[in-house]
Amino acid sequence: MLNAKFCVLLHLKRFQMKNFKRTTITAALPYANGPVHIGHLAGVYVPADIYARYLRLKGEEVILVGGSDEHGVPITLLARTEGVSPQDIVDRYHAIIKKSFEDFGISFDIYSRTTSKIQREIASDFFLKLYEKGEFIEKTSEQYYDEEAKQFLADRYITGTCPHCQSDGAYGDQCEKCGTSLSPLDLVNPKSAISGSVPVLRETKHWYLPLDKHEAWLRKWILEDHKEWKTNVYGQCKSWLDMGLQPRAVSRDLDWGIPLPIPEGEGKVLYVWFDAPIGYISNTKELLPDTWETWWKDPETKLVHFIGKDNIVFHCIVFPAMLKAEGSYILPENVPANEFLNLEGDKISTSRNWAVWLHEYLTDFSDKQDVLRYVLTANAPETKDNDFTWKDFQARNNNELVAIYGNFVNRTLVLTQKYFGGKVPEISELTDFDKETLAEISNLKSLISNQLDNFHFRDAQREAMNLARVGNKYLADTEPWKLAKTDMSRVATILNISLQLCANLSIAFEPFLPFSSRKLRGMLNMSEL
Ligand code: B3M
Ligand code: ZN
Repeated sequence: MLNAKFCVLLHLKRFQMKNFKRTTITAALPYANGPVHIGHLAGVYVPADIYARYLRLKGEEVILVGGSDEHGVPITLLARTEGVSPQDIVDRYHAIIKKSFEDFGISFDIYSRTTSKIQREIASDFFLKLYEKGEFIEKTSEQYYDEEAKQFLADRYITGTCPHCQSDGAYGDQCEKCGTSLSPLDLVNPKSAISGSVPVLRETKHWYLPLDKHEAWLRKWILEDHKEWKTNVYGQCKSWLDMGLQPRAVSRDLDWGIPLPIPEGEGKVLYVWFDAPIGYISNTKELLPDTWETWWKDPETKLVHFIGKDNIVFHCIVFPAMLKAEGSYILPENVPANEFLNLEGDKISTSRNWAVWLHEYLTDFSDKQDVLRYVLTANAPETKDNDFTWKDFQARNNNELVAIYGNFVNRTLVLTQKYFGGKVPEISELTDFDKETLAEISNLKSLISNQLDNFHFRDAQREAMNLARVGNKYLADTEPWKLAKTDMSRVATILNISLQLCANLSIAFEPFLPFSSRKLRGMLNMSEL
């Protein structure tokens, strides 16, 4: 058993070569067109928070940067349906999302938004710099135009029949029935989602980031220099690279977004996927106006992006190409993207209202944030899509959190109260079993660290729970309640070790179950970590 663990340890060690001074952690900016649900939490925000809390525990310099993604077509569509302005929509959902993250203990150092003034400045400057350096190509193409509404139609504003599955209501960028990616010109019988009229083709000019020109260094950087990336991430990058990269438009004909900062760009805005990742940078500048560049430009800073699998290409290929083209930024060191979480065997869907919304969970289970965090990490979709079920939620709460963790802590505290009036008793002499137990605790501690260093959060949490298992076994084998009549000094040693284990539990679980850890530290009269 021990040997197997050490092999894992050695294997993990091999990947940690470079030493960094500080870490910039980003968590994907959720679109502010709806509340966040358990899929968001499991895939992105709990892992990002675990990692940030872990590094802070180690005393490292770290920031966790987040915010709402407030531009993009879906927001304008929703505003139109509700007859309100896009700003009304993002104001509403930004507030709800921000509160959900606070409620679940996601320890953002800043949670801002892409409609901020500073974002407008930084994203415009970023575009201008690339424009002036000649990093874009300009292309004129034909796009659908709604003559009634007098505007160009974004892909999402055009609906029609899917050429693959023949279902109606496919969008200009994707058919949600069969999942095929589409371009508006693929749609049969296209219709404008704004006026319902049949759109016509018109010429329009846009600016493109020529990803094909970046392909060679991207191939080397990802496929050779970052073989340690998660296989799902590496594999997706490889298949994009193998298909050959194409220029990507960074502007759109839309009136919601950051205006193109060039005269020819009148009436156009930055494409939301150009704008949003720059939000990480501007939110850092909002947090640290004087030192933000250290967090984005110093090669001794490690940049890590937490995202869901649908965002891989943007964070591993498009954003790095933008950063490289700009010239003064570091590139991400890792992008530990997760797969998706399903709910009771079915895909989570906002439009079908098939989700557990975070703000609703708390009305049913107030103060039970850690139970959800625990279950989501235990089932984290780290390597493949995974399923959340209420049955599993109940089982993990009862059989693990209560029966293992809670039971051990409770027995230790009750016995300490009973025999020593709640004071920590002194150790007299250690038996071999005591020593083995202490060694096991320290083994588990380094195992947990190594798992966390390598983004294996499920395994790390499992090992943390194993600490409590060690504690239960220790109490069951030593039976201090039987010794109390005959050998109080032995009872003192046993409870001292058990209390040490409780203190270690509060530390080991701090990244995963911050609310319980804080409570436990309170019960142990421990100071802040
Ligand atoms: N808002 C997509 C998403 O929420 C997008 C992420 C932006 S991260 C810069 O899945
Ligand atoms: Zn289809």
